[in-house]
Amino acid sequence: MPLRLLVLASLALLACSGCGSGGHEAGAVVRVTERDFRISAPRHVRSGDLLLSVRNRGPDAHELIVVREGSRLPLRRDGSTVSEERLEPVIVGTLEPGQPGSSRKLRLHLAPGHYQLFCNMSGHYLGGMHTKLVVG
Ligand SMILES: [Cu+2]
Repeated sequence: MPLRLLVLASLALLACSGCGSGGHEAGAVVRVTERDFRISAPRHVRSGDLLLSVRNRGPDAHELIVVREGSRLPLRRDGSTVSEERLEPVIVGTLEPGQPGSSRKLRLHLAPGHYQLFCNMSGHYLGGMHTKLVVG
């Protein structure tokens, strides 16, 4: 194979390396693990189409909210949950509570910026269920 064709073929392979088995629209897969009371996720991901694969290792049910906000999140008056009302303009994705052992998917299209993932079940954010994500 001429060198130029070989290079093109390699680029085509690279371009598809982010494709899931489900098809071209899936985007890069980002693995997220939730447990009492922690969220594990990559610190950096590339901007564009992403598919969050969220596993809950329990023992409690956990939800997941993604916000484009780099600084500390505002709390409600109850003092035990984050104010989703105040964050509404920057919420980019949510997953309803998932049972222990479950796995859920969340499709996102993220522009470059600073984001946070957190769980807003009562007390879980304060318990440590939040993590920062830089999209570049
Ligand atoms: Cu939680």
